[in-house]
Amino acid sequence: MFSFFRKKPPATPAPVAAPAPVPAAPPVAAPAPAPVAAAAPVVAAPAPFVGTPAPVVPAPAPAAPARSGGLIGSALVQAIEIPVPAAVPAERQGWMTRLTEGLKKTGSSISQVFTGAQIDEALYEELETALLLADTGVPATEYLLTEVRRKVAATGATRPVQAKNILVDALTQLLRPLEKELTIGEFQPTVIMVAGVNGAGKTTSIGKLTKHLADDGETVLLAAADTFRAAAREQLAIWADRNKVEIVSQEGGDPAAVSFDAVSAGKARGKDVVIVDTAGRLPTQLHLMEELKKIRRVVTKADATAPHEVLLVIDGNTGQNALQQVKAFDGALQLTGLVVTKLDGTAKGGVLAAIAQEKPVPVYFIGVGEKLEDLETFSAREFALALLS
Ligand SMILES: Nc1nc2c(ncn2[C@@H]2O[C@H](COP(=O)(O)OP(=O)(O)O)[C@@H](O)[C@H]2O)c(=O)[nH]1
Ligand SMILES: [Mg+2]
Repeated sequence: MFSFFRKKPPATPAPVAAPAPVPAAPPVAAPAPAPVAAAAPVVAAPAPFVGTPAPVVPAPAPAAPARSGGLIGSALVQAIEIPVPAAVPAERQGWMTRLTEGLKKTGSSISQVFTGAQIDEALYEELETALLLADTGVPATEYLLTEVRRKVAATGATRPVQAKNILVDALTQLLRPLEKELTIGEFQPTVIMVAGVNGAGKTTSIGKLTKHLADDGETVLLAAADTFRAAAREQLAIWADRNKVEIVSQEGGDPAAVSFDAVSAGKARGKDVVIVDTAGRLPTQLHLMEELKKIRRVVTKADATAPHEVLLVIDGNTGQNALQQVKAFDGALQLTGLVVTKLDGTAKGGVLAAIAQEKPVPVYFIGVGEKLEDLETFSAREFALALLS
């Protein structure tokens, strides 16, 4: 089975010496070099598709001495494209299909740019529009266009399908720094704080993550720090019940106090993981952002090394606004990772490119539906292939 997280042995028993709270380290810029290598298993040995766009060129060109553009052109494109499933490991194919389906609407509009007969200015203009419409944002769109132009010139590519392969490659490279595995076990408990706007999918994602952890034998304790709504507590309690894990919950309690109790209990009871579910809030609700900061501070009081992960859950449908959320929550909480949900529906996956370009916080998981198997680890290559298929 493909691993949902990485289990690491406890760190050498002297991390206490460092006075600075661990999460203050910039999680964002650093991960770039390592994850590339670490992420390799996700993607397995790349088929010729991405690594070298050039070889795609010669194959079937002479097959049909151009009748009249249209049909033949697109038939050729179909024939040349490396089938997506062949490019990912067997155990990821089911997921890849769901991801591709989830991103279909956006993907097809980008890939349509490449169905014409030649690479010309019109193609680049259409590509720019398609990327912007897919929430890629101006900086990432400019970056990708420049890359495609540069590599098209460098390889002497003349056919749109080649440009598309080049784009898949460029997008993969752009997204690569976002690849990172969630690591459990370095600390006991590993404390994960989860934040985001209302309805982003925090509680559902926590439930899914808890299920994966519990199935793997990790002991988990959930903290219902979304104390505002009874329904929110109940929702988390259902997940706790279902996964047979403990929950710390308090009717109408102070979210920071609940979090403190949960982390203390997690330590006392020797739990492997404590996950703190917080109430949804907009970054513009300053007093609620202050409350989040307080939860974070109080968690550190209960365990000087915690929180070990501060995750922001974002709804993929929020488009460019997701980027603003990442910036704002990161400013308040120093995020260590993202979970991007709802990439099914009307989501335009381009926002991940915008995040990679402008605020590269690692993406631990992405979601394409409400079922357990609809949340999975993020792979740059898979995502690029799915978005452009
Ligand atoms: N379509 C879809 N729905 C999702 C996904 N993740 C969560 N949801 C749904 O979004 C709604 C809000 O989720 P919830 O976890 O309660 O959000 P919270 O307010 O952030 O805790 C629920 O109906 C979830 O089932 C996803 O990836 N795709
Ligand atoms: Mg919730």
